[in-house]
Amino acid sequence: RKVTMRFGQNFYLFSIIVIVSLLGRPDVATTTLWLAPIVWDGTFDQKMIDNIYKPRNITVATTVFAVGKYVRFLKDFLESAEQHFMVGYRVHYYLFTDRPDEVPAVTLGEGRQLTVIKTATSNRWQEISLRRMEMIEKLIEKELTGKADYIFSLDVDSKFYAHWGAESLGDLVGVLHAWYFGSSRNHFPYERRPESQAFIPFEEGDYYYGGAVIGGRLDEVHKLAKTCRMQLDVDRANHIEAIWQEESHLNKYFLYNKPSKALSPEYLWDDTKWKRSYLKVVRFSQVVKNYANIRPNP
Ligand code: UD2
Repeated sequence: RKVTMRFGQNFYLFSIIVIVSLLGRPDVATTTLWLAPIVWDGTFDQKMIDNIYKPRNITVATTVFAVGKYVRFLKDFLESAEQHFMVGYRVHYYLFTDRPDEVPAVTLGEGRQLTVIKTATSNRWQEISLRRMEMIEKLIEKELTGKADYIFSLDVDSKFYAHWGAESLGDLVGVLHAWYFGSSRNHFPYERRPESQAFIPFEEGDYYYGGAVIGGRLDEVHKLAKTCRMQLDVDRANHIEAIWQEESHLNKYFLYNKPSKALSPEYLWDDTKWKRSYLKVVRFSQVVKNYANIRPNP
């Protein structure tokens, strides 16, 4: 009888361990060192999250920049967003482009709308990427107050492949860059020249964040965009451009203003990258592109 009881107890314990491991993600860190969640598949209950956010009737502003030949990415971006991005929520895309006539007609779901904002053409891709901060700052100031609750800025040369929902919302949200996830900080491509406002010394740094996804509440993202824009202005006056343009400034900002939520590389994969075992699902991924063909300058 004793033997049966011990077997029963052990089996019970073993089952609990299996269930806990299946429910959580023992293979990856699920919080940062400042206890912000890192969102991975298996760490949230979508229904529970929707029960929290749906009654709030929120609007998510989403900025997309498609300047020059990058308009060619819009169709796939928007069509896949309509299938997977914040489905069931009000989404307002703000599309900045110098080619409004080439914006594809994409059928949007209920509660979703798109506003095209004409921007200047540029003959330097670095400038296009850099100027996003200023445009996000101004958009929030002039347009969004009272009209949206959260904002995401997303790279257009990307596609959604699976659910991206309200689990991604937070006060200030960054994404862990797929290529540097798991690397030690001295391998991060931070700006290392002290002359730049984006400078981060080798002994500092938590993660390397991708510039392709920035999110959060309007006031937090406004503060981020304004601060980065001001740092970019100082760099410009000093004739220095950070190694990865606004992404370098974003990394500096996140070092001293920690995100309240970090999205795992599921939320910014790269189609050219070999899939890792920790990657249970690819939600959003950079498409393969020929830089020489699509950028206005090398
Ligand atoms: C990385 C970042 C990107 C940005 C950039 C800065 C990732 C995955 N990507 O991407 O967010 O921080 O480094 O150097 O983290 N764009 C145009 N027309 C152009 C060029 C750019 O519209 O001619 C826009 C477009 O929205 C694009 C974005 O700027 O998605 C970033 O440019 P990129 O994708 O060419 O930059 P990349 O791949 O170096």
